[in-house]
Amino acid sequence: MGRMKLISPFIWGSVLSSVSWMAVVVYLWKTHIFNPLKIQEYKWKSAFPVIVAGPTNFTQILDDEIGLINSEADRKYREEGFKKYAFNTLISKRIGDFRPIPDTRHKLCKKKKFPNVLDEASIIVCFHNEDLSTLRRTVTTILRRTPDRLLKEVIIVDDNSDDRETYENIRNFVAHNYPKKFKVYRTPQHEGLIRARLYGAKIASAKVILFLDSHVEVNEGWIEPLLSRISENRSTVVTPVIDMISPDTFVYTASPLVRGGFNWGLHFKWDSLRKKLKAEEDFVKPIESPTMAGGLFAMDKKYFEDLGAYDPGMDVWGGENLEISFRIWMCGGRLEIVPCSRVGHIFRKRRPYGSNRGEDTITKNSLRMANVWMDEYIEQFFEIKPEARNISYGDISDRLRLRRELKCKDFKWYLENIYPELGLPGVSSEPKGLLNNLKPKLLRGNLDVYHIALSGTNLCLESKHEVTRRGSSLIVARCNKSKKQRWTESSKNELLLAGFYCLTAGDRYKAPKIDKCHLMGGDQSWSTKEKVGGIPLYSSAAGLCLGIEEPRDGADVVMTLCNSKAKVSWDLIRL
Ligand code: LR7
Ligand code: MN
Repeated sequence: MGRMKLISPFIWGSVLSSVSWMAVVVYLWKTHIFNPLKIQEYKWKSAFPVIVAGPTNFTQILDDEIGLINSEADRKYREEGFKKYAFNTLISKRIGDFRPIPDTRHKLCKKKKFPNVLDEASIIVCFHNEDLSTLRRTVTTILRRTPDRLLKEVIIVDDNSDDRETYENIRNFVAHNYPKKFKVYRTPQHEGLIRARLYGAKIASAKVILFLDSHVEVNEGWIEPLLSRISENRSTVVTPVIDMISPDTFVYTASPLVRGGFNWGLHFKWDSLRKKLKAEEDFVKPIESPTMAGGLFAMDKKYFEDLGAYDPGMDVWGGENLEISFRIWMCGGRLEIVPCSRVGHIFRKRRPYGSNRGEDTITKNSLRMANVWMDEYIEQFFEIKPEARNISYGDISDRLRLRRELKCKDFKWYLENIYPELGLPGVSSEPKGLLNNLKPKLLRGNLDVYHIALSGTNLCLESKHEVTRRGSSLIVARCNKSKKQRWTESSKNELLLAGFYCLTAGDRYKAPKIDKCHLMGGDQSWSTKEKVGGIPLYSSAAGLCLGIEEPRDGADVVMTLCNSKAKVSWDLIRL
C-alpha cells in the first residue's frame, strides 16, 4: 500500500498506456497485419480500415467504415447484391479473400491435444447462385486454416447456377492459386442441394466427408476436433458450432452453445443449453444433439453410404437435415456438436432462390421424411399443417426398404430417448375447451403403442379408412402393425388412433367411430380393466362394449352387450 502511494498517477497512466500499446502491437503481429513475413499472403481486394474496437472484439469491421458508399456504382452494387444474394456484397467484396476473425473457441480448447495422425477429409461445398466473393473466402479459409495433412481435397459443386460465370471464375481462381487440392464441377441441371451433395460425395475419395455451405469462414483449429471424434467412433456424426456472420455488416460473432431440435411444423430450431452446462469442461466436451442444422457436418464416408446417404427424391432445399438426424439416431449412430470446432456462416433473412416450378419443396421433402421416419407422429405435423395431407411427395418405397434393412428403431424410441424435451402439442398448454381444434392429451411416459386384437384371434381393431378420415368406422383385420392399427391410451382413458383421433362410442344403432378428441370423457372414455381371458372395452356412456358380430377378417365393429363374451374381449398388445 505504502509503496503504491509513492507512485504518482502520471506514472501509472503511462505504464498502463504502454501496456495497451504493446497489446495492440502483439495482436497486429499475431494476426499478420503488420507482420512483414506474412503480409504478402493477404489478398485484400482494396485497402480498407480494420477497426480495432477493444481487446475482445478486436477484428470487428464496422459497416459504416468498410461499407461506405463512395459512389453511385457502390450503391448499385450493394443493392443488386442484396437482391441476388440477400447479403451485403459490397462489404463482402471489400473484405477480400481472407481476414482475421476472432478465435471464438473456449480457452480450454486451445490447450487440448488431438492425435497427430487422423484420417483425411474430402470437403464438399455445393452452391447455387453464390456470390463470388463469399465463395472465394470459403475456399481460402479452408485452405489457410486446415492442416495440409488432413485435407485430401475440396470438391466444389456448382448446382447449375443461373449464370455460368461464378463457375468459370472459381475454376480459374483455384486453378491459379491451389490447383492440387481443389476440384470444381457443374451439374448439367439444377438438382437442389441434396442431390448436389450426393454428386459431390460420390466423387470424394477420403475416408471422411465434410459438408460446408458456400458462404462460410472456417475458424482456427476447426477440423482437428471433428476428425478426432470420428476416429474414436466411426458412427459418430459431428458438427461444429456455427458462429454468426451478419448478412448486413459481416461482423463475425461467437454463437452460444446450443443443441439442434425441431418443432411439429418440422422446422429445425436451436434449443438452449444454459441450464445443462455447468462445469467448465462442459463447454468443451462434445454435446449430443437431437438434430443438426444441416449444412456443416463431418461423417465417415463409408458410414454415410451404409446409412443411406441422402434421399435423392428430395428437391432444392429443406427436410434433409431432420431426415439425416433422425436416421442417424434411429439406426444406431450418434450426432454431436463439437464446441471446440468453430465455423462462421452467413445467416441471411431469406433464400434468394426458388425451385424450378415454384413448387413448395420444403413441404414435399418434409412429407417424404415424415412418412418414412415418423410413424404415427406424422399426425402432429398434419395438425399444424393440414393442407400438407393433400400434397404429393412421390415414391418413398426405397427409403422404407432402407429403414427395414437397417433395422432402425421407431420414432417413439427417438422421442423418448433422444428428444424427450419436445413433448406433444397440447401437453404443456391448457386444454382450450370444445371449440378448440383438439390437442390430444397424451402425456409423456404414456406413449406406448398397442395393437388391440380380438382375443384368441389374429384380428386387430382397425380404422376402415385412412387414420386421417374423421368419422371413419372400424373393422377387424389381420394384425399387421400398420398405422390404422396403432393405438395409444391417454391419461384420460381415451384410445387414440395413430396418436390423433379418439375412439368414440356409438350406441345400439350407431357404430363406433374415430373422431376429434373432445377431452370431455363421455363417449371417448374406455375402461380397459384387465379381466381373465381378455379385456372388454367398455364405454360407460353407452353402457355397451366394443365387439363384433362374427370373428372374420373385415367384419364391422359395433357396440354390443358386454356379456357376449367371445366377441367383446380384446388383448392390448404392446408394439
Ligand atoms: O438448390 C440449391 N442448391 C445448392 O447447392 C440450393 C442451395 N444450394 C446450396 C447453397 O448455395 C448453400 O451453399 O446449399 C447450401 C445451403 O443453402 P442456403 O445457404 O441457401 O440455406 P441455409 O443456410 O438457410 O440452409 C440450412 O438448411 C438447409 C436445409 O436444406 C441445408 O441443410 C443447409 O445446409 C443449412 N445451412 C446450415 O446448416 C448452416 C447453418 C444455418 C442454420 C441454422
Ligand atoms: Mn447457408
